[in-house]
Amino acid sequence: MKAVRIRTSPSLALVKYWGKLTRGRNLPATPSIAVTLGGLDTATVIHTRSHDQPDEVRLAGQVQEPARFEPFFTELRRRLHTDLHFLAYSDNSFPSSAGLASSSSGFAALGLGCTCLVSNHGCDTPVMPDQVLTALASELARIGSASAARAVYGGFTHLPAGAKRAERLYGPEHWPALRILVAVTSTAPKADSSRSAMERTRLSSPYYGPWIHDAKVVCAEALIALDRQDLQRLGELARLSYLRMHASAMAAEPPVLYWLPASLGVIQACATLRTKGVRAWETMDAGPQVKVLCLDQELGRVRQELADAVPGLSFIEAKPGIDPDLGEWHPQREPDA
Ligand code: 2P0
Repeated sequence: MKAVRIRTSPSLALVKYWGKLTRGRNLPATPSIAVTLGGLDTATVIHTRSHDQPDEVRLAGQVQEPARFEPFFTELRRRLHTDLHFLAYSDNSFPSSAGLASSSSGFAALGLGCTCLVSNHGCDTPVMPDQVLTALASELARIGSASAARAVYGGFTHLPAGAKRAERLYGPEHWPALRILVAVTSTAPKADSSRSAMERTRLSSPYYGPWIHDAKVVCAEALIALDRQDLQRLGELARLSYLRMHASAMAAEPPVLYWLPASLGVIQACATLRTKGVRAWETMDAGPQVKVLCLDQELGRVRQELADAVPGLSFIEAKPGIDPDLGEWHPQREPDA
């Protein structure tokens, strides 16, 4: 097998990863719990290349900065004892680098796809990733982007503090009525990458230590709320997690501030919805978009009230996603490289 196609979805943290351990390679300092966002898709095709050709990743046709991918590919070759190189084409159905976790679905696709290609190299009958390969793909994806360790699975996932790989908590069938309404406030790429922003937070925010300590407490309780499908408590904890993450980041020097006026408008509209008895809790990541947790039967009302309260929003409706879909790719034409 020489090429693989793979569809992945981004991993939305309900309890946030923000900060890295000073030991190891890209190990998270906080535990995180996430849901994979079915409804947002990253479609990737990966080809093997010979060892004398460079690794190359193209996103929406644009060649990406090789340095961002070098640690991932180097570790992949070391762990899988191969000298293969790779050419990947990736396209997102949603805005990239705008706080919608496109690096999680992107590196998850590379982790799963490249692992599958190496294990199938020279085989006539393709072998798809099993549990062991998926766990390895999670570990490799984490080198690229820690949130990507979670995105190799659909449903609900957990990446413990200091862990090399994520674990699946539940498939999407655990909570089929859960909905995540993504309120897009801006599609502009963010100026402050999450990687540099979280490092600045670690180095300069006086609230970084308390954030790390508190995240473990919030995560432990959120695991219970998720198990019980207790939207009220999970929503409250998700809200605490993102607000405390952003509070620690805003206190960095220079400050990390991702919010736009429209982001605050959505936050306030969610608070108003809750006073009316509508179950809607928001969360935010490294960007100005706001994601709202709610239930299927209230999604229409939540969307309408947010649209009325904040002019100019666009929306993406998501629900707990299925596992990545992966298969052999038969080229219509050879890659132009
Ligand atoms: C998360 N975020 O848990 C958190 C919440 C953003 C806010 O993971 O440096 O791209 O590549 O490991 O995974 C975004 O950061 O960072 C992120 P790196 P990543 O989803």
